[in-house]
Amino acid sequence: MPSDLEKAMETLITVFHRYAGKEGSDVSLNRKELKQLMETELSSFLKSQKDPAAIDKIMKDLDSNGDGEVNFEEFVSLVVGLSIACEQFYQLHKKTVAVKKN
Ligand SMILES: [Ca+2]
Ligand SMILES: [Ca+2]
Repeated sequence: MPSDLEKAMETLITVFHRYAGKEGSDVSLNRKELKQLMETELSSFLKSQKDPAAIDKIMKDLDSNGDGEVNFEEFVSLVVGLSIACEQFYQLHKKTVAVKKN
């Protein structure tokens, strides 16, 4: 039985390839593929981004090697960045709850 973390890693890989394989290179997301992934898998995050150019901005931020596409390594940095932000929110929320209890 895979652990929760192993399952999470497998999910990251599966989700990435589900979108990366739609067109062009199988191992990277073009703008359209990234947009589809964000809209489907990260819809609540995308909704909080009011800027219609958010996808372009995210794409530019993620594309660290400047080839105009997002590979798995670049995609993972998005997930890690979002996870860090979520974890900080989680900690803040926990603290608020703890303060209210006292
Ligand atoms: Ca692709
Ligand atoms: Ca790239």
